[in-house]
Amino acid sequence: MSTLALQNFIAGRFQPALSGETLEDLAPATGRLLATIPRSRKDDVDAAVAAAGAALPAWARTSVAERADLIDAIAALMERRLPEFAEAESRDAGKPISLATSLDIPRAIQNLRHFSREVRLRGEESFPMAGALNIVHRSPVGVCALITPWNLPLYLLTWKLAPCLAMGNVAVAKPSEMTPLTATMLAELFKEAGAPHGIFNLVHGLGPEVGQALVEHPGVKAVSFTGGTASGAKVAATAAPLFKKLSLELGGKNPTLVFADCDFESTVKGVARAAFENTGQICLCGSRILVERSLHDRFVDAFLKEVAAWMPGDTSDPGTKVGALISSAHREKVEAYLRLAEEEGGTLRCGGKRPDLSDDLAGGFFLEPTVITGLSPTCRTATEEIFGPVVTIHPFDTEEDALQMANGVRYGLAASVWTTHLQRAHRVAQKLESGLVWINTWLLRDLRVPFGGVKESGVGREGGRWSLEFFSEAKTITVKLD
Ligand code: TXE
Repeated sequence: MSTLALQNFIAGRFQPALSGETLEDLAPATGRLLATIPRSRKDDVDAAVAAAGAALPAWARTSVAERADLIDAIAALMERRLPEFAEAESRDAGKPISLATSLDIPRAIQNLRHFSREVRLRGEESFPMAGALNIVHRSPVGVCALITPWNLPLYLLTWKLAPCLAMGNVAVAKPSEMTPLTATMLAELFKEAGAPHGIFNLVHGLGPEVGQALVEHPGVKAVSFTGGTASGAKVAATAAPLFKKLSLELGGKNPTLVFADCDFESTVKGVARAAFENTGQICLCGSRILVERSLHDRFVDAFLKEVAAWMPGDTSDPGTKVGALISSAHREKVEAYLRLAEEEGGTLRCGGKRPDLSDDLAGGFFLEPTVITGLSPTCRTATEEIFGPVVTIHPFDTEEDALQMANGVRYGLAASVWTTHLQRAHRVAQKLESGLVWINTWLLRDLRVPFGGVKESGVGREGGRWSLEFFSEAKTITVKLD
């Protein structure tokens, strides 16, 4: 496949960075050059924000139906090109084609359709009082910066873009420099759909350069960021003194709590999926598996057998469940944690090696799924986000112990609890310091419900009306009636 030369999308036009500089985008499954992208900087951001600002008044005045119709039209175009989008996402992120086809792209389409429906059905609240009526009117915030990571590229971009546009805002998006492809294809759909110029702009480049310039720009009124906690802290430090609206979806080190009374077979399968889906590169992945001591050894044996089904392979093969890590540097970071785990007294029970893949895949950033036991639940390996196909398993004695271990990290995004005991399930869910708790399941999502984390996993909630509220300003209009 020849190298693609991707461009920014500003005011409805594809264009290179004003400086002409480019960056390389590698295919994680082969390590080869896939595309070049503009290395945008402040002047490109200025142009994109100006284009968005120029488009804002007319877009904000459109009816809800007009905006929802456009979002639906984009969804229909994406659906028509689903295989093409899935292939691009698979190549760019090194993820199995089966996952891109069944999860990433369908979910991107669903995001668009969900928010177009949500905004069509939305009403406005009113509070009657003696002699007057208060109406809570929601108006657009303005130009919004949408900064997204590489693990679920189009899925997370559409999750932000759909409610942003639906509420009458305009967007400047900055996808991860490591996965720029499907965002660019999305811009093509805006062109094809005849969308008003400037409502959706795209600037490619590095986080500390173009991302930082976007967050700093005085014309940007809201920043919706998904990424690592360290980058999130930087974004927050920049945006807060400028009084921008800010939504942060950050990292996780999510506990999986397995009780002895669980439904064993489905638990083993479910816990493995929570651990290794998308090669463990989902902020929701359950990477700290806490197992009631009486079940621990049996669970570990069965889990190790199950892990055999999660071996990495050719991402273009529909039977492959695990792909590559996003980059060589990221694989090295994950491998450094494996060395640390051994220093901390852990035993690698399986995996930990670069698989022996042939031909094209020999240069890919693959790593075998790794299961570690024998570690203290408070050590670095067991408490820091690794973001790869690596899990630690720890025994616990009582429900209180399990909760203490589960809550003993600086993150609080998602947890899963595996038990058939009804009261325990509810009791534990209430006490977990976590934005999301799944009982006997994982990554089962209803797009109407709030999504987000506590502690260092983020600030704010996305999803359903929470997204619509983030992408709008509440204005109270009080009408005197007599
Ligand atoms: O993410 P970054 P990185 C975690 C995971 C991973 C770690 C670092 O642990 O190992 O974060 O990953 C842009 N101003 N997650 O470094 O940098 C960046 O260009 C504005 C969890 O790849 O956070 C990209 O578009 N933008 C996570 C986006 O932020 C900045 C998913 C995310 O990249 C910026 C990914 C700045 N100063 C990694 N610095 C999740 N929550 O799912 C970077 N960016």
